[in-house]
Amino acid sequence: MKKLYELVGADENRRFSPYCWRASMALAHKGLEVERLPWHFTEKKAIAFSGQGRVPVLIDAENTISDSWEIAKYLEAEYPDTPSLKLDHGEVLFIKFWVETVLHPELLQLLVMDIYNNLAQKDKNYFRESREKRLGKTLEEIVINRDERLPRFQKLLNPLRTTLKNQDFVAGETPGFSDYIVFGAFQWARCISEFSLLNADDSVYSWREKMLNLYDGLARNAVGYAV
Ligand SMILES: N[C@@H](CCC(=O)N[C@@H](CS)C(=O)NCC(=O)O)C(=O)O
Repeated sequence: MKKLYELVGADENRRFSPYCWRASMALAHKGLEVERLPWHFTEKKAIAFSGQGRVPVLIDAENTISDSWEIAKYLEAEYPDTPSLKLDHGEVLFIKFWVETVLHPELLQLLVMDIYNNLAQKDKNYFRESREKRLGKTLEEIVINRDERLPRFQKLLNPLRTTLKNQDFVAGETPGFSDYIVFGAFQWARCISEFSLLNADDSVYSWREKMLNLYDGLARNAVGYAV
């Protein structure tokens, strides 16, 4: 059985990493079964065998693959008879970098305190110190007035919003890895925070509903908040 290391909070069923959600959704897309193993920020030793310190890490027979993008490429190459993740379009990379350089930083500044509050005690100091150093402010300062920053986040979604008014999924008529990349960001938020990001009349909201329902509600049934 394949194994996937996923980031968890104090509740080991709270799986909130956007990158791990990309991998879980990609495995489900291909109909591949996987045992999803809990991993905490401070358990670097547990994944040292992968040669790096971040999750997701996939173990498939004798192969160990880290990095969500590498995992997607591996699955596509190794399981050619399963539904395609549609990685062969160069635009998927644009989606990846848009999400990682535009959406994720903005979301982090809305969610960082909720992440901290949901972490296991042993992870809290590490998270606070590393994120405060990276962002140059205390976690409490970062989330101040987040309600006022929500319109800015929603405006960033305009290209996505317009795309989803014209087609069912980011990848076209059916979902592809580009959907899982974008969805990972929203699922990160949903699993960790009660803060509501989307209005029900938004095409992004309708798309997210479809994504939550995929694969027998894999993402909808995850521990999180009904926002
Ligand atoms: N480029 C990697 C990024 C993975 C990543 O940053 N994972 C985070 C969890 S969301 C992590 O493991 N962080 C460990 C840490 O911050 O110490 C991918 O696409 O998988």
